[in-house]
Amino acid sequence: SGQEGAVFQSRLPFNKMTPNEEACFPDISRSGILGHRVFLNIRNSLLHMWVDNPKIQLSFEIALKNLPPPFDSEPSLVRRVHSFLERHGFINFGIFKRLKPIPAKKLGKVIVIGAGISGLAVAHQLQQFGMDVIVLEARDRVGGRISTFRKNSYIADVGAMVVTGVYGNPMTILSKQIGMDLVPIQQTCPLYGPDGKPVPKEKDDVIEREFNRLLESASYLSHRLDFNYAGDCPVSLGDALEWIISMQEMQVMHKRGQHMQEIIATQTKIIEQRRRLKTLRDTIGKLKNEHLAMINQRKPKGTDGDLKYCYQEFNIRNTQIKMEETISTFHDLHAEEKQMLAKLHELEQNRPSDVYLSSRDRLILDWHFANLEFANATRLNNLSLKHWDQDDDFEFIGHHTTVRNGYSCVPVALTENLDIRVNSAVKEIKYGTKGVEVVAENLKTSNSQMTYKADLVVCTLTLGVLKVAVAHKESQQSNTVKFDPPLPDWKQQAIKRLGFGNLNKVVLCFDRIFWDPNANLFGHVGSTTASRGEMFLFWSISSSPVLLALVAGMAANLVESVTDDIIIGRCMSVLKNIFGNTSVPQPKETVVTRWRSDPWARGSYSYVSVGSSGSDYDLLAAPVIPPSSKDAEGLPRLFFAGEHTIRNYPATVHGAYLSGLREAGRIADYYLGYP
Ligand code: F2N
Repeated sequence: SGQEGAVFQSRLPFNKMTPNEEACFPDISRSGILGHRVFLNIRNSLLHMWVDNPKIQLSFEIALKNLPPPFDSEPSLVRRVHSFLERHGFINFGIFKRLKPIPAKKLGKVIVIGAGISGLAVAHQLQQFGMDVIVLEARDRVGGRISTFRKNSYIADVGAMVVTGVYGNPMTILSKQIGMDLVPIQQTCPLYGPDGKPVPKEKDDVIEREFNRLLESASYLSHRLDFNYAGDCPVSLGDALEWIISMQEMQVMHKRGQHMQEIIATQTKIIEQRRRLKTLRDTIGKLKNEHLAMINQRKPKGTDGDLKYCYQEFNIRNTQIKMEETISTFHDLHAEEKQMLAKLHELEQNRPSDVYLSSRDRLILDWHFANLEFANATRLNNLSLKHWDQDDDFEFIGHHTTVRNGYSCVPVALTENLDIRVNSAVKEIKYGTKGVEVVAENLKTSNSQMTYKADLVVCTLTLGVLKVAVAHKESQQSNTVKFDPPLPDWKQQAIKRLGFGNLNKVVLCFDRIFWDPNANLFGHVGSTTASRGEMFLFWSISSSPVLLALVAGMAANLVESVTDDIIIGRCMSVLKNIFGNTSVPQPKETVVTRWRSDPWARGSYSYVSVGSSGSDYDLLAAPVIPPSSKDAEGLPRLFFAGEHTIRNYPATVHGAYLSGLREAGRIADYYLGYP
């Protein structure tokens, strides 16, 4: 709450200017501490005003009026800060009541390809900035990878469904503007074994700790030991984890060997000790006999003279002392022997386990790997060990929530006043120094093609669609997009390097709830490592009896080649295994996704593949300037937005949205200048 909260919500540092701010305000940047203070005060106050009331446009006039003195004394600076925040999508974004009309005279024409969240964001912003915007969308709906199944009272998100953390998340602002019913997710997730029986909590905890330890070890391997290449080949996270597991197995064998050696050493010591005790016992016996003999032959004093008497007494005492010393040594060694026996006993009782993980434990560990494969939408063997989690520092804090009324309410709200042509599949994007031409096919009226002309184009085609476009440059394959001229090599290479994964969902709508209604999640441990991702997790987040089963990792691609019936059958047998045959009714409605086969997605979301890194996201974001015959570089005509173009927030709805805001700011900077 308060100003600091609003600045945090806007992902900006409270006490300092960002590099972008310094670049846009070079005069302030050079002006010393006082100038910085004034700037930060104005900027932070404006953010506070916006975050507090994002349903109404924060106009420059209102901002100035509400600024406390002395910060209102420099209207020109306030105007600059206001324009900066507006242009870069820190204020006046999303759906809000405008107080000032959008400029009537249109300042440049834009074609946005794709009406996913990024396309809608960029289109909405540019329209607000006064540009003439048209959106071309191949599907018959908006939202792209945000897609909600709705039938009767059933609601289920078959694409994105989680708002991952609320603080700093632009979705939090959108939720205040439109009717988004955000519900926190209960993170507890009971696990059921391959036999359908619950995995005991203690066992679950132990394996989860081991999973986290393995990840930490992988991170150590990468970041401390710089073990990121094997020869010339970059190492994957999956390779690293399997190596660590093998090392743990070797360690277990080594420990067992060490343990055996310790037992043998202790046994040898005991034998040696017993030998010494026997020698001592013999010596004591001998001394005792000697001593007795001397006592028996003892002569009284004076008969043989004093010297002889003294000698005799000396010998008797000497022998006695020797005997006493030997007995004491005997006792010491005997006590030591006892200790040795105790140690041997303990060693024999505490033999280390034969294996690192039992086969059952390994399957529970595989469940955690499946969960990681779900988050990354690919097998662990495809993830770069060094960079797979490069965006971790930018994760938002606060609750993870789902959208109870369906995530599609967001893209639908963002269509407000936009010119969106659905069923328009883009076939060709021509770009040159003078402008762009986009050829689209109307999928409703077959064979009818339309050519749209504009000053620039924003391409939000998914990375999967881009991959097909650059892989089949000359092919006649349907549903591919042709770039004319072809994309520059640096862009093509980045498209090829970065990974585009897959993840599928199965929606099961029942007439009643037969699972624990208090848990949002439950997990199912697969019966083999290879099938670990198949229906490994069930979500129950709807207020109606709907379950969502997730298919991740290797299984995600495999299920796309089998029929719905087979997949639903698999789900039902997993559920019956857990809840019993008679408790599980037939589902009333079902949906199975196939994101990889979807021609307008060709997968689920991006990941940092082996050989790629965070900088590929930057390359995918970079606009393209058409090749020109003259030496002078012209304006970029081809811009890119989307989940795969935002290094710090990839693979998410909020990231895609922020990429749209970013491109709108960039385009306005190139084409509109500053007011
Ligand atoms: C064309 C053409 C053409 C194409 N002509 N138009 C949790 C948290 C973070 C990450 C993951 C997860 C767990 C996974 C999850 O459940 N989420 C999820 C997501 C994607 C998918 C596919 C599934 C199954 C599940 C999930 C989540 O909870 N929380 C999130 O924040 N994100 C999640 N994602 C990823 C997001 O859905 C995705 O990053 C975002 O929606 C992408 O938006 P973009 O605008 O970048 O792409 P898209 O919506 O595909 O828009 C491109 C449009 O272009 C699309 O409408 C196409 O039809 C269109 N198009 N070809 C004309 N030739």
